[in-house]
Order: sequence, then C-alpha cells, then structure tokens
Amino acid sequence: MLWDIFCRVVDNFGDIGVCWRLSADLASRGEEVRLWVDDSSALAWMAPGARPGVEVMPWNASKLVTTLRQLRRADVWIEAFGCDIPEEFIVAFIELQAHGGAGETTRPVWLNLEYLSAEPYVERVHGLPSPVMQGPARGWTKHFFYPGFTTKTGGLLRERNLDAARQAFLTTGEGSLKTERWISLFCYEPPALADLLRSLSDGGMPTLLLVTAGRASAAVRAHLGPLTELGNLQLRYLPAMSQVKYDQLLWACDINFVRGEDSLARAIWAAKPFVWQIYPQSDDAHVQKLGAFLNAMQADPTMRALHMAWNGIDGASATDGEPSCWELLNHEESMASWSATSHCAHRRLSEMDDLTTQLLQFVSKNR
Ligand code: TRH
Repeated sequence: MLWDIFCRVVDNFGDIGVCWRLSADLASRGEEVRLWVDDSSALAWMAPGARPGVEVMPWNASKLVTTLRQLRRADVWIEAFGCDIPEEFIVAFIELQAHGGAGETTRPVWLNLEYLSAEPYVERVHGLPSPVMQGPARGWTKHFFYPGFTTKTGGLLRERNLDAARQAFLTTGEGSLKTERWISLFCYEPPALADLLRSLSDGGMPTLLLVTAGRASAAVRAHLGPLTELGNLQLRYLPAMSQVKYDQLLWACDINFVRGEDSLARAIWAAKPFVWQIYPQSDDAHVQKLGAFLNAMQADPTMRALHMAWNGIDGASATDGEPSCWELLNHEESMASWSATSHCAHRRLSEMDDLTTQLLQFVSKNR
C-alpha cells in the first residue's frame, strides 16, 4: 500500500522523530511511504542517507497541488499529532479520483495518530471514528489511533529486528568494554539538574555522563561552564547522532535520562533504568500524564520520587536520616530495583503487538 504521512514540526524533535521511525518501519515491511513534512532539516542528522520505500516530500501548500497531480493516490493518510491535512491536498485527491472515474470505495483510510500517553482515557478513545463535518471531505470518516501501553491501545513503535539488534550490540558493542558507570542525558532544562550533577560528582561511583547535543548540553554547560570533570564525574558532550546511534547509546548506558515521547519508548526498549523528563504543558496536564506513566511502569516509591524531583513536581521528600532520591542513584539496592522494573516493563510491553503491526491490521480491516 501507499501511505501519506503528514508531519508538522512544532518544536524539538519528537514529531519528526516518531514520523520517521514509523515511515522507516512501514517501509521495512514492504509498504511505500510519502512523508510530507514542513521542516525536514533534522533528518539530516537523525536519519542520514536515503531509505528505500520512504520519500520525504516538502509540505509546501503552494506547490502541493501541482505535485499531487503527478503522483499516485495513496491508500492511507496519517495526520500525525493532530496536524490537519491541507485542504488543497484533499481537493486534488478528489479531482484525481473524479478524473480516474473511481467510486467512493477508493477513499483512503484516514487516521489521526495521537501523542503517547498512559492515561486511562486512551483505551476509551483509541480507534474511535471522527466524522468529517466540513470542507471538501465532508461525509468522510477519520479514526483516532492512540499509541499506548496496554493491549486496548495502539501500542508502541518497535521494529521487528530491534531486540535482536540490541542483543548483538551488547555482545559485540563498545558498551561492553567500559569500566565506569555510563549515564546518558537527553533533557530540556530540568529544575533538578544541579542536584543530579552534585550527586554524581560526590557519589562513590566513577561515572561518565554522556550529554546529548542541543538543549541538554546547553543546560549542563550553564551549570558547569567549561568543566569536563568534577569529583567522581566525567562529562562527554556528544554530537547530534542518528536515531540508530542514539538507540545504541541507550543500550550501552547503565541509566538513561530521556525526554518527550520517542526517546522514552526507546529507553523502555533498552531495558535499562531510566528517568523521564516529560514535555511540560502550561496547564500542568503533564503532572497527571507522568503519574499515569509511572503507574503503567509499576514504579516503586523511590522511582516515583526521582521522577517528581527531576520534573520539578512537588512530591514527598526524604525524611531525616533517609537518603534523598539523588543519593539513591549511588545505591546498589535502589539501582537493582529500578533495573528490575525496567526489565519487567520491557518484557510486558514486548509481548504486545507493536504500533506498526496494529496500524497495518487496522487499515486492512477498514479499507
Ligand atoms: O525532542 P523531544 O523533546 O520531542 C518532544 C516530544 O515528542 C513531545 O511529546 C512533543 O510534544 C514535542 O517534542 C513537540 O523528545 P523525543 O520525543 O524523544 O524526540 C527526540 C528524537 O530525537 C527521537 O526520535 C530521538 C532523536 N534523537 C536522535 O536521533 N539523535 C540524538 O542525538 C538525540 C539526542 C535524539
């Protein structure tokens, strides 16, 4: 089948990151994908080189109709994260259909791919139809498709060879040669960054902090200036890596600090302890979303406390004599417990159908 995936880059890299992974995964299963994106610049480092089966198309309304007239009609439309397909695109599709003399049955399956959340409402709304009430496609129907953490949701993106690639990397990869603890850091500007840096430098474990390019590097440099060594902590600033290399980084590290949406899912697939900085929302909706995720992970109280602290959300603080959540990063017992939680989540979620498999099933049922 031919898929049109529409992506508008709002900010950061999650929108294009998820859309690229989905496009590449569909292509690896024999599907053809046109990825329409308004800003493809991040793909230069995130996904360098051509990918057979995926064509990146500029989302440029003025050129769209001319471009479309020369193209085949797609079988599936995916609007990622609530971005609306441009009206010109729909009009051109209908015109093409009329010229071809095709009937109603050739309407594409039209899906609205939503953001990832573990909140309970996701199970209720996943797969629901949404009739189109106005515009050139009036009378057509879209469907909501929600990624998620339970079998009643659309699941998570997970390439079919992902676990085999991870296992191969772990047996042969450079990650197995290290002597100190490795921690990767991908974040915005976490309110508790100073606490983390202090606990790593003062803790008893030699640690290499691998700081990703962009906002994470800027945030650490704002605290430490040009320093690359502090007590037991060494720092290395990384260049922007491809998604493949970033996955390998997560596999190689002992703890991963991740953010947003896509890197969170990848941290789960790395099966290592992780700490998530959620994308903050102005109405504080992220607080509930974070709580729902920690429930889905079956997180213990210390893992919850660490997440609350990292995200600057008021929660229970350590009482006198108890170690703070930052000190727990240097405690073998808590690390073993977080590690067990990550392994369980990895195993549980690996048993579910992945998002691409579920999309393919949904589309074949609704064509
Ligand atoms: O960049 P993000 O913060 O994206 C966010 C979220 O998606 C959020 O939900 C959304 O509302 C907001 O954008 C607009 O984090 P995320 O989702 O992890 O996306 C980062 C992508 O970048 C992911 O695909 C991994 C990739 N990446 C690389 O390819 N190389 C790198 O070096 C790094 C650090 C990341």
